[in-house]
Amino acid sequence: GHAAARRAPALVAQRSSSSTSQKIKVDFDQSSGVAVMHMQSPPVNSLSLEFLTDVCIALEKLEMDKSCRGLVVTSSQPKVFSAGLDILDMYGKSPEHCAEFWKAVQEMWLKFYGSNMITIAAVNGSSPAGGCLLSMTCDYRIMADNPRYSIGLNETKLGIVAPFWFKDTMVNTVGHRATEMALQLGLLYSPAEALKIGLVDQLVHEDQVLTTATETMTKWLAIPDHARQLTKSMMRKPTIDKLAANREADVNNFVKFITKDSIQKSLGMYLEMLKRRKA
Ligand code: CO8
Repeated sequence: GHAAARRAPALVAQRSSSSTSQKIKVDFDQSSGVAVMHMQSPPVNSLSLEFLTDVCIALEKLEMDKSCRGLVVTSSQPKVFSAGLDILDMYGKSPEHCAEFWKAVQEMWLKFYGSNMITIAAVNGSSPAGGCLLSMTCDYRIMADNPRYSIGLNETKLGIVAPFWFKDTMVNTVGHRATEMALQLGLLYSPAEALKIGLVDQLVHEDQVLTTATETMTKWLAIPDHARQLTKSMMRKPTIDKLAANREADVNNFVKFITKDSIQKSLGMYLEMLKRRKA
């Protein structure tokens, strides 16, 4: 980035770099091989078509850089990791727009869940729905121990249904029974509850989320990449292949579902509720 360039030394520029799209800031430390991706899409890092595209481009760049072995994903927004999919990309939009949007959601999931890098979610705020999904694609989750925050797949509360690959990701994370309850009831868990069912791996004070992620990364970096990557792929490939082989059908399903009058009405009511809650 510019600040580093102004401070000049070529050595510094070589050891670490910072690149910023408007809504994504990536700090890459060449000496450790670890990048930190800061989501900074105000107010709540909702995953819009534009933001998802930026996230995917940033991830792809890191993935192609063989010197980057680990990635920490975190939020620059206070109190929120990510509010999940941007409801405004699913409400009152054309079928064509909904299809584009859904392809971007698929792309994000495929890239993160299939990443060769060690991925750690530093969940420093609430993480509903798509935010929870994003954190579940990572290899390890550290959450801020603040009872005001919550995490979970709350889709049914909006009158919508988590797709099979959201469900699969959660089953792979917390098991079948916990997922069955979580999905039907649209449960949002407190950090303590999330830890109990294994939805997150560790709780720390809010100030410690990022430093703990870095410390944890050191432990994962000690494992030879090749063995770890093959193991990760062995665990996740069947789940990934299920969507990869059915992307178009999944897009069509989504568009057909989300453009229904009854579903649009539910989303509208939910948006109203979000606004009222504020007042
Ligand atoms: N999309 C769009 N706008 C949002 C979203 C969102 N997901 N979340 C919040 N906003 C908006 C709010 O409406 C508000 O707008 P405005 O300022 O114009 O009134 C603004 O962001 C700030 O929100 P809050 O005032 O609520 O911020 P808080 O800090 O009080 O709370 C929360 C933050 C906890 C994240 C809260 O905003 C919240 O609960 N948001 C809703 C989260 C949610 O339920 N997301 C579900 C999205 S659906 C999804 O991800 C998966 C869909 C799968 C589709 C399957 C179909 C087949």
